[in-house]
Amino acid sequence: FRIEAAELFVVRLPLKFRFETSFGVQTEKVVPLLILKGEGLEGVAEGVMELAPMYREETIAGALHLLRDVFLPRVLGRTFANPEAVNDALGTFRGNRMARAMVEMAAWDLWARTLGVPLGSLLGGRKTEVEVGVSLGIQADEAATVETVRQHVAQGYRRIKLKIKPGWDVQPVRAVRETFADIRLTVDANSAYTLADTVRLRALDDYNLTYIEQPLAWDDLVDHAELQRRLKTPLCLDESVASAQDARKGLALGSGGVVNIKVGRVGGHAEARRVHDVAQAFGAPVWCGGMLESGIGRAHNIHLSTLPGFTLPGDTSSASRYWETDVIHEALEAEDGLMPVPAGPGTGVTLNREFVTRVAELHEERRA
Ligand code: OSB
Ligand code: MG
Repeated sequence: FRIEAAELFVVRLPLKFRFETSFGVQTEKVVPLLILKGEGLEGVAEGVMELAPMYREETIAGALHLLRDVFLPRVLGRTFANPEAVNDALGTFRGNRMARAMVEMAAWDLWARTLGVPLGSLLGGRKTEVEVGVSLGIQADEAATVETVRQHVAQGYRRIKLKIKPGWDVQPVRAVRETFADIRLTVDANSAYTLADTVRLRALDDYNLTYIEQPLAWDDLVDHAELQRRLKTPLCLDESVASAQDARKGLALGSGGVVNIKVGRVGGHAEARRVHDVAQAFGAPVWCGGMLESGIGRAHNIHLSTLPGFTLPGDTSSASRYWETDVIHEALEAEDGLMPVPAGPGTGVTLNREFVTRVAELHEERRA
């Protein structure tokens, strides 16, 4: 397939909830979108980098620069056999996997559309619906935490993840466990702790958590391995895994027993599938993480989650939780904790161009 042109959008969407993590408070999401055009069709992807390098090192401004000046000139006007060949065209570049993933994921969507096949089937997935949970931000107190957990359990979500930070960890977990003895419960610290907090983290062993997500530094597999030796609860790696090689190193070191796969974080679907395969070889369950995506990124996540190793519920909850108006026409709504895989070629969702064009802070087109 030939990539003839590209379009870039940046849209700012107000979040329907206040999302507090160990990084701070978020009330809106800035969403970069890339459209690749060819064969009379369009493939669309969303970038998961943020304005500031808080979660990992990439930024939206950096991604826009790389797309315009480095990546898109390498793919525009060229013909590719498949999306892996598109990725190979960017293969000489180091890091910047979130920016590269935008090109790779848009290429997968475009390719799947030229073949008339759903993205998930093309990746090797077979499910028609995927199990999902929710990620709940830090609340004002225990009562508010229990109340929001109650609402999401009532909606059928298959796993509740609580964001924690030093000084707010055992308290919300204890409160939720006292009320909900049997739910699948996890916590995510987004790298807010060090090994000096071992006693505090070990206290979480008493609450039957499925895993503790990314307690330590984003780039420290060695300390995670040391912490894992001190804890019973499996650690789940998120920030620390940017590639299948990172997953291999982390699992070989014993840095954790579970991997959160974010297709945008690892550089696209092909690399996400390699992370999945490495984890399967180690017998480690994986699940699909979220980055508060709009409908475009959410649809990609759902398709990736159809692979067989995704045995734990992911973060891809209903789009209506996040947005009054989404960037796609379709509704992505979970029912009883099951998210239907959008049918139709590619991601199966379509960009709401009228809305996106109207609210865009940036909109430009590139040709070969
Ligand atoms: O660590 O998983 C994370 C959101 C933004 C950045 C990092 C993370 C998250 C979430 C939200 O936990 C998951 C979602 O609802 O998309
Ligand atoms: Mg996380």
